[in-house]
Amino acid sequence: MRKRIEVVADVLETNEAAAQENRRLLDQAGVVAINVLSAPGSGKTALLEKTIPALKPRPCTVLVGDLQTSRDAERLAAVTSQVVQINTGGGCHLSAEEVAEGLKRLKLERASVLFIENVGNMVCPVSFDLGEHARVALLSVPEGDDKVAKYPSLFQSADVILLTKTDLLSVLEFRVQLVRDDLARINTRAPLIELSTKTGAGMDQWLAWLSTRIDGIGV
Ligand SMILES: Nc1nc2c(ncn2[C@@H]2O[C@H](COP(=O)(O)OP(=O)(O)OP(=O)(O)O)[C@@H](O)[C@H]2O)c(=O)[nH]1
Ligand SMILES: [Mg+2]
Repeated sequence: MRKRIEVVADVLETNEAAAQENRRLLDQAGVVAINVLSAPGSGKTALLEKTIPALKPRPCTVLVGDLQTSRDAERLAAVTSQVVQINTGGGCHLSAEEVAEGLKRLKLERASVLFIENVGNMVCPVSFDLGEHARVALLSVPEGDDKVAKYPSLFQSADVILLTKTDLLSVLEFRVQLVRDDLARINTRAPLIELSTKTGAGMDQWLAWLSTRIDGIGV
């Protein structure tokens, strides 16, 4: 048991060193990095597909983690020329070392924002700092209103929480107030923004939050 704990500590230490170096490179290039985390299918790629065009003229780059396909990168190539797919080969999260490799393939001097779409998973990615400046956690309406209480670490570590697919609130039983109450117990720092990429509701609020993080002004 002790051996296993030491190994886990080593992995996290190595990751942290790589994360610090990533952050240094990003700071030097003046790029703000946003780590996007959620369960599979919560709408991370759909969010980026709508967000990147809305942030124009700010040039955006994307690193997208996936177990084995390049489908998300193909979708995102429609909205940015700078997108790099990182296949984790079955790994359930991105590591800072993988992000460092991805950064080498991007022209950071031509970017002002880097979105990192993490592997869809509510647990594993949380412990791995990638060198980002902010974390976004998504929870989609179809996942159920109990998930903040069941997976607190994801929401605890987030700087902003997006309740996505709110267009489905009218057809699914989902108590937004329960989510708010659960969040109040674990994270009072991060705002909760309700949004739908399908209807566009809430996108203004999200873009305003993002713009403040990127350049300190509204969209
Ligand atoms: N109704 C509705 N569907 C949405 C919305 N956002 C995303 N979707 C749908 O949800 C599904 C999953 O969306 P993705 O953007 O691929 O989700 P993801 O989080 O990137 O998924 P992984 O990369 O596999 O973890 C797709 O069929 C989207 O069209 C929304 O606001 N409303
Ligand atoms: Mg995706």
